[in-house]
Amino acid sequence: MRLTVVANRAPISRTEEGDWVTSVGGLTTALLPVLSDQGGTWVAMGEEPDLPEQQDYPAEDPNFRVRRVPLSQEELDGYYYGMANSVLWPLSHYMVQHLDLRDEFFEHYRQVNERFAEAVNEEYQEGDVIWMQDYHLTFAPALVREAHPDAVMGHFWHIPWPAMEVFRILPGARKILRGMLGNDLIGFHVEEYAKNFVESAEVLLGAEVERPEGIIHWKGREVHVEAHPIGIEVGRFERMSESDKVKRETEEVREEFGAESLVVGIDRLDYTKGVLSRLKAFEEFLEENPDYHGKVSLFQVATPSRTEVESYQQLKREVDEAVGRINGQFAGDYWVPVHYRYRTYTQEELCSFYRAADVALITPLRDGMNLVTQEFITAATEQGVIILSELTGAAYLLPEALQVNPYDQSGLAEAIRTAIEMPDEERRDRIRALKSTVADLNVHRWADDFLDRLAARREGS
Ligand code: GDG
Repeated sequence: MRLTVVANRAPISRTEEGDWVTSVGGLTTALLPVLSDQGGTWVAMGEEPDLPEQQDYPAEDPNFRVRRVPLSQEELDGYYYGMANSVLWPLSHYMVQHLDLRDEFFEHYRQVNERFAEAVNEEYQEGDVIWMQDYHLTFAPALVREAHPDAVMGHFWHIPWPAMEVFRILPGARKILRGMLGNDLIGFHVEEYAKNFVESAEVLLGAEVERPEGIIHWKGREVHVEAHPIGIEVGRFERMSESDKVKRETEEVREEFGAESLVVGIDRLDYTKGVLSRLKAFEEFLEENPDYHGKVSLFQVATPSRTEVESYQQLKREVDEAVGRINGQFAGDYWVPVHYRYRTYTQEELCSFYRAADVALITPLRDGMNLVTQEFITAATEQGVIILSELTGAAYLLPEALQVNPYDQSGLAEAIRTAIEMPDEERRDRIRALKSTVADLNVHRWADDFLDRLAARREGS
């Protein structure tokens, strides 16, 4: 069964030396083995003008093809930074204050989706299975369906699908739903998002639906809507975190920061990740607990992200300011309350941070799943405590984490104290249970399950 993956980003990139390498990241790692095995094409945007539209990879002995949809700067601005990142992203995360609604975003997004659909239609061979990824490609499925009524097509949506009453705020909400209903199977991380999608189709399009099966009847076809929680590459993170290099680096991190208890946060710098409210909660924790001054430090890594978008630049300024304020107010001669790094690290370095943590502070205001949680759990020692926002997909699956409402600053400050004071035995019991759940989630299982369900859709079940 040949596979056509359709995603915003390509799975290969060029190094500074000009060599092609496959990207490191869950999706690529999960799907490339399948593509290489069964053959097929990965359709993605072409970010640079000089890249070939078709590239067989690896060049010496190709086992799949990359097909690029070249985008002009204007198209990239409208489709990617505009509609995807300044409209669909904030809306799906219930952050309507960040919505930037502009007609030209919608228009570019529609045009780029048409070009993606054309590329898929050209690459498509009868019997192929098509797997679309994420919120960049909502119009493409219906367009491919028009050209290939018998194609088997699925879509995985990596972020939350908001409640119907929130989704309907979007001008064009119905068009987006019609586009998505070109699929045979639509996957979300958890049941709640799947239910929201089914309700959106029922109320906004008047589609007939079947609950609890999650089936939408649309244009004489069935669209199945299911929960498929994603995982990480567990084996890789286990191996890395047990390696001598990472263990050595973990010691170095502990020595560098010197705190008795180290609280660690690692996020893309995105307003959905709750970094600012987390800093304020840590500040409240310090105000309420003078006995912990000099003993507890927060190490916060913020990875630069979408730096072209104004709301992300604003967030960076606010985070810088909060870190300065907290350190200015509380720092002692030999103690820095917040160690803040605005940069990217290698996965091995991340693993050493995960292991160095007594407490992981993961407090998104909303998050589809949150893979950092799974990475923390996999790499953690038996001492690691996970504080996790209940507004993440991960929270549905990980009841043994210390769950918090990220909007409740005092509750969060209290949870930091509870985590630091948690008895060893309780820490061990919780992290063992969490590790076992995360091991089962595994990204390879996720890909296999979704593809199995797509194969079943081909058989009509
Ligand atoms: C979306 C959804 C869903 C971060 N800093 C560095 C780095 N990272 C890696 C982490 C992790 C990934 O980025 C972030 O994944 P998350 O799941 O936490 O968040 P999103 O990027 O928002 O992902 C999310 C996901 O899709 C999958 O469906 O879980 O809810 O929003 O893997 O390790 N990696 C490296 N250096 C860094 O500095 N190498």
